[in-house]
Amino acid sequence: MKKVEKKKAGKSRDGHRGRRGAPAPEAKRSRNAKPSSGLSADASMSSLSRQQLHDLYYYLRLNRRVDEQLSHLYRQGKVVGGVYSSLGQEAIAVGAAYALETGDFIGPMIRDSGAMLVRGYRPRDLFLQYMARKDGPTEGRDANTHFGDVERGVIAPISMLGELIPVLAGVALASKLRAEKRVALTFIGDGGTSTTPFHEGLNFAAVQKLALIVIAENNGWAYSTPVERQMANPNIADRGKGYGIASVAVDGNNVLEVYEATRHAVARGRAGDGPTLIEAKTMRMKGHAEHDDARYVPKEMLEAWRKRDPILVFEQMLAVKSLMTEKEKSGIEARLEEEIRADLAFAEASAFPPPEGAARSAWA
Ligand SMILES: Cc1ncc(C[n+]2csc(CCOP(=O)(O)OP(=O)(O)O)c2C)c(N)n1
Ligand SMILES: [Mg+2]
Repeated sequence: MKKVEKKKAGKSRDGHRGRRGAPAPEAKRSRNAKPSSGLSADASMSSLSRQQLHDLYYYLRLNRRVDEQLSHLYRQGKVVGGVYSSLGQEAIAVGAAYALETGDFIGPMIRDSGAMLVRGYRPRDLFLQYMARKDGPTEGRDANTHFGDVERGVIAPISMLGELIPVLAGVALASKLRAEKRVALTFIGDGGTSTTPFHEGLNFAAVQKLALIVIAENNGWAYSTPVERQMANPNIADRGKGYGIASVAVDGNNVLEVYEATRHAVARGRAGDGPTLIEAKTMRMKGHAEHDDARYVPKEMLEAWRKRDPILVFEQMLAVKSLMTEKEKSGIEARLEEEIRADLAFAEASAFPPPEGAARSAWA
């Protein structure tokens, strides 16, 4: 996509190398407390241009609007399969993906469609895919976020939790063997950090000093299981330390903190200093998927996190520094609303795939 390419083209691979070293150790704290990573959101506020800050805002809002639209389509019975919302978590996928360069690889999970948008997919791709239409990325043969494109550096999500980590470690290994300096980044939920491949993949990447970045989205819940019922130490960043890799916890609702932590991790990876685990503390603001009304989540918990909505937080940060006028904001809003409208119309008018195409590209 033009805008992304423009940003990427303007940034050299070496541009981020000046900032190295392991981030400050994470103190013990409860999951709901705001983590202080030692990485300054202010620093990236001054290192990013006004246009780049507006890009970030655009992607956050686009992610939210695509999500809202998918939820409507689900309620209208037009979605084949489930809808897994990124509501309240947009800053993680958007901030992390924005810190990568063209040529890097990213493996998003279900709540990371923001990363796909930053990587150049358009809302129409998501609408078509969720409605299983012929013009979609998998031509209607798979559902929700199960699509990728090696050319774009997007590895398709794998439903088996944790499995993307060894896969992206493999991508990072290939890059190392070819001396290409590509970085491979993937995501995992708090629940997913208790799976075997999470640990195997991290350990392998640590020993091989691979340029792998794992972002653990600690949103407090794995389906209906709260974090405290799943792990005795709720600080996921500590798990990376066990493998001898740089690990840091950030406020996952602050897009600039996520961006800054990823930027550090990218620099470490490219310099041959090995993998980084970034724990992004956040909250799942809806049920596991649209079918789950999440009545097991305490209302007060949702209320508290609603005040820390990532889009609201970023708007406030931009306002304090006078970095986005009302006119600029409404311009961004008008642009993305038009994109959503046109892409939705396109997707709804698209045909279903012919049945005889179902087995194409399927191996058994
Ligand atoms: C290995 C494995 N076990 C169980 C599941 C079923 N499952 C899908 S999503 C999910 C909860 C995931 O929670 P978390 O990792 O915290 O991610 P979140 O949904 O909160 O983003 C479970 C148990 C699975 N897909 N893979
Ligand atoms: Mg979770």
